[in-house]
Amino acid sequence: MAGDRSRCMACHTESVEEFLDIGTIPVANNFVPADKLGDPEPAYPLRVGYCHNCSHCQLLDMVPPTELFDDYTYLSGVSVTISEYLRGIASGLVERYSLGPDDLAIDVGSNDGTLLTGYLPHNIKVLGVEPAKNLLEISKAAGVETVCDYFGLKTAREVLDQYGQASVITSVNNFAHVPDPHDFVQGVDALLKEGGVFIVEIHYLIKMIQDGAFDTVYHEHMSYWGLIPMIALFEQYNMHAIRAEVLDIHHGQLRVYVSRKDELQPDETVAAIVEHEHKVGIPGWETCRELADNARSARTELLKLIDELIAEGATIGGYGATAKGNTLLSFLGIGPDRLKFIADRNTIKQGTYTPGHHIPVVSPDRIMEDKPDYLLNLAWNLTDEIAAQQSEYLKQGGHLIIPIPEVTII
Ligand code: DWN
Repeated sequence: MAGDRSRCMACHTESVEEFLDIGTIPVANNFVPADKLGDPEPAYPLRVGYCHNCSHCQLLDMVPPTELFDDYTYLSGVSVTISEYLRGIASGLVERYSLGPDDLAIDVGSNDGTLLTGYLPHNIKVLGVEPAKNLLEISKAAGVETVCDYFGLKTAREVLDQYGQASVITSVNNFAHVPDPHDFVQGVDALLKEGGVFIVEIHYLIKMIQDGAFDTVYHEHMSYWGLIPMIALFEQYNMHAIRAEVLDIHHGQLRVYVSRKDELQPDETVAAIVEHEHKVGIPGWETCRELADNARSARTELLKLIDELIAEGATIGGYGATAKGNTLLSFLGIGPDRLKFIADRNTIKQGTYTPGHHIPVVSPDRIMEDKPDYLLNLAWNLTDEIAAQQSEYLKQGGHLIIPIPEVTII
């Protein structure tokens, strides 16, 4: 464990101050297999800090990446919404940059290869970079070659030697996982061909604060990026944002297109989002503290609702064995006494138990077998897809409890 620190990972000044403490909890994606239930489970402090110098929000305690990502249970391809979204990124880039068979597209944090499969019908050369060894067979079966490693300057040089320069490099929900963003950006600079573009997408700090989405905080997410601190980081490597978009996926994502400064010029979208960030005054210290207040009131409200329902005799299950769900359950102290099971389509997670409170993760078939009165929707970012999939359960009188941004029952 790299431990407690006040040194900002982005601007390197000693200016980081804590504003949110989730507690000391196990790693969100480390679901526990049945035969390991008796083993000691490591738990780490989970606290978020704000840099008073560059406004970058980040974790104060770092778990080594190898413990988080060498073996990874999340699969991009399980949700239809996410799969279509990721493949759409690839086809959108083919069109925007007129990519062809001579171009190499690299995806960093390529997971099961879903994003890269979006290039295949266009005959673009693809390469994934992904440290999770257990995902290699899955991406290979999807027709995606993958270098199994953590991305940074060293890996970028090795990839360059073997595969050549990339026309586009994507990093979708991966840049926040990086303990040293400087090394990552240097790697991008080393690997990108002249006129090439780096497309980085992350959970957007501004939307996270606006939605009170404190459950996005887990050990994997070492950074919580806004556009302004990100621009300051790229600036140090003679790179700049040429386009920025706020997208309605997860709880709101920021996508930033980045190039070397003397190669491509920014369009008006960058200045518009920067201006918006200045106008709403976030990220700012006081606003960050509001996120912590909101997390505490959401905890009180949700626990009250769940305990009242149980007192009335209702049964409750969960849907979505998500990383964010494990933050929520740990922060609220919810275990199998309140939530009988959590259903998830990901077969890697089925048969395991949630980290910490050990709620069994089961196949969604269990929902119609047990017919709990309520399902706490821990994948609230995918409610539409889940509600459609569980239409029979809902038709028969079942309900979904949506925890965030507002506690709602449907
Ligand atoms: O940033 C990250 C995001 C993109 O993915 C990672 N650090 C980790 C992960 O976070 P998460 O686990 O909170 O992500 P999701 O996308 O909200 O997870 C959805 C879960 O719900 C998956 O396990 C799949 C499952 N699911 C399901 O079982 N049936 C989802 C749908 C839509 C369904 O119908």
